Amino acid sequence: MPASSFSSRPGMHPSGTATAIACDIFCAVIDNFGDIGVSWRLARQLAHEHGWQVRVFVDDLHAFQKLCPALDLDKSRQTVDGIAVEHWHTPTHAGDVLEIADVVIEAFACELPPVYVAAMARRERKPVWLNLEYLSAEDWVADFHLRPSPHPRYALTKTFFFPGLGAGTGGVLKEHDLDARRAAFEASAQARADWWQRTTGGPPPAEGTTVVSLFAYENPAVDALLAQWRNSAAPIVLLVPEGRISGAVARFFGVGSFGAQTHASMGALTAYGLAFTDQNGYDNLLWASDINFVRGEDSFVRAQWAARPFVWHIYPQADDAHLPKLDAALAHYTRTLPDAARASLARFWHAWNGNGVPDWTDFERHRVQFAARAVEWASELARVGDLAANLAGFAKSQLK
Ligand code: TRH
Repeated sequence: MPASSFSSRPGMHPSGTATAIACDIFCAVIDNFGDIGVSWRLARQLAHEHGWQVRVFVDDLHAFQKLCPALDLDKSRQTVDGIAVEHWHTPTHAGDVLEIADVVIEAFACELPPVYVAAMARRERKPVWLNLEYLSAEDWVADFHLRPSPHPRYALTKTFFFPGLGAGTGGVLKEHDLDARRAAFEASAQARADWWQRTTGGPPPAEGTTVVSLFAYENPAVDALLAQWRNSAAPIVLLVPEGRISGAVARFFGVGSFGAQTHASMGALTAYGLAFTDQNGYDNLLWASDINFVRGEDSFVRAQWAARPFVWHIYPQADDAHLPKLDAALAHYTRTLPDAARASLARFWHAWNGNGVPDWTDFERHRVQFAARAVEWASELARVGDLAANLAGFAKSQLK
């Protein structure tokens, strides 16, 4: 592409004045839904809460469409929810007309198209270039957050933006109206009854039932847990969004599959297979449940904002590199719990991540303390600030 076709892309405010900050987010989907899940949530917040003009480049529309059903798989360029979406053909493609935004975010160290980086370097006012990293609760994150990294060839600087659970990090994403939406759902018996009707075809479970949502990777520990739930003294309703753990649930009930519309009962346990919903729908599932099993990055964060006890299936990495991250998250989350409860939750999380057998009775024993801590932790975490606001504030300070 000739250099003359490059231009800068200051955002256009709805009024027509060029005041909105233009932002390009590049997202390469490695696997699963977390890469696009985080990128899309950030895009929506920057557009809707900060008035930025956002464009998302994503290389896998199929993964994206699962959590954003409005997306048209056949369109290489479209606008969804006020955000421009480009189907990104890595590594060279950067849109038909290459316009460089004020703020450029590469999600999770995905490599920007070289042609785009070259154009960034030619832009008169250099863009703010951020690499949004994966979330880790480890202490070193605060030291590396906002570290600049000069480009070896161009007069450009990339800044590392680290999400985290502690002070001095970029925080995690939290929409400004999230608590109000959760409170409205919790306060409205009608909203909850409608949700249960839509989701399971029936009314909410009777008082005294424990509702559990189960979003996880394949996990050998699930068989023991399903058996314990089946034998539980109190009824358990299990809600399973269709995915990687569904096969194990199907095998437990002796059915061929456990997709949406499936349901089965055994002993105290009744399970429903759920359709994968959009991201807001997933929050409803977390709020409808008493205990949430979550995984990866974004659902892990959403479970914290849901302010209910949760169990984390961390994304497994080579050489068990994920285990210190699991313990770092536990250290934050259980910080103020009494010793016995803290040890119990650590045992359960470890068992769910390959070390031991989960013990539901042990978990139940401390459940009231877990529930209180979950509420307390959500307000502690909120003090770190919302990632989108932290990122927007930093970018604006650099654009001045
Ligand atoms: O899908 P994940 O396992 O993604 C993972 C992690 O992000 C991990 O850190 C990364 O390295 C790896 O991908 C490549 O889990 P995560 O992060 O929870 O993403 C799931 C997304 O799907 C999240 O945005 C919530 C959303 N979701 C829905 O929108 N609807 C649903 O019904 C469900 C179950 C999830």
